[in-house]
Amino acid sequence: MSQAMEEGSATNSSSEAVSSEIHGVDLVSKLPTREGWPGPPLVLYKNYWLRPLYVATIMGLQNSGFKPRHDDIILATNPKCGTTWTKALIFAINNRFRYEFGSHPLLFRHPQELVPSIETPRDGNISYIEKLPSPRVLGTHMPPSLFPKSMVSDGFRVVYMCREPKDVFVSLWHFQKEIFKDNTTSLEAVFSMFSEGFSTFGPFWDHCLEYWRESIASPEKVLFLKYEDMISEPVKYVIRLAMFLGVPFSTKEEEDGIPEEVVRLCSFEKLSNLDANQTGEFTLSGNRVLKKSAFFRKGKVGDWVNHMSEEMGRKLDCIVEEKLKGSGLVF
Ligand code: PAP
Repeated sequence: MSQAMEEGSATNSSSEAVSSEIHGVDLVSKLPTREGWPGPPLVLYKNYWLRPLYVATIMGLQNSGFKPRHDDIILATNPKCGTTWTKALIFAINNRFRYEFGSHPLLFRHPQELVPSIETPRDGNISYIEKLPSPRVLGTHMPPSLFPKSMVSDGFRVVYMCREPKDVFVSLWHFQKEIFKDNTTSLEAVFSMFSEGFSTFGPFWDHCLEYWRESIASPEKVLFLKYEDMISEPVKYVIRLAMFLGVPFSTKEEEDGIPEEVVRLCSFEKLSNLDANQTGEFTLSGNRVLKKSAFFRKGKVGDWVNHMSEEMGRKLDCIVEEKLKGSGLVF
């Protein structure tokens, strides 16, 4: 669940209040680390490369016994797969009876603020999540294998948004540069790491595969969506999403064009031009800041061709194809 703000999802974050210490032993510092990816070295935790802050938070969740509610919706994504957009869509669908489209909270608040992320503590702790009214929508960049034990099979539903890996890589590349003000690490170097599976919340393909398999085993609990499908037929997928969320559009609503209204409100063109998403900053750990507009870059399918060579594209395609072979998941 993205999420870290460092990878995307926002709000104030601090690792201090969510303890990853057991009997005074700092468990994060015992894990393997690797340098190279922009920012501080990544930590290898149960097959995934994460920022130390997130490992600490995820371990802290484990220790705190964080428990989802049966009616929670978990929005899971690999960073840069469409988290902000899907947060907006789910918020708009779920709250369509509460707000007029003309004075909607999405017009005044960033989607990352309206839908919190599990592993991004607010003011240093996650207890605020416990106080949110049901039904909650919670973002995460965690794959199921990193969920705290208390979270396993608890009746909640998961919406997983996936995206074509070359576009994910390009989006991630821009985002990391923005966060760490890193103009020295070359795109080629980051590409080579991403292709090895060494990226935040990587290996990318393992993350997708975990949710893909869960969606096949339990389609009523895990909805697997692709960014490209949503872009090409947004109304169809918004209707499907509403159905999965348990708040299907009525015939009358469809006749009145409500799904189209939701799509319009959450479109890249609409959201990216709002003052709430254009101006201002999120505060990150270490007193760093991130422009709220960093979550809105281009919002296009196929932008990779403007940044990667055809050869790089073919190379990543081959790697991903090999990694997903036999699963039925294709991009
Ligand atoms: P996160 O996982 O770090 O929270 P996320 O929201 O997934 O971030 O990433 C932002 C991407 O979604 C950007 O893609 P790009 O770099 O290829 O442009 C951003 O432009 C895109 N995005 C944000 N809002 C929308 C939207 N309403 N519709 C389509 N794409 C969007």
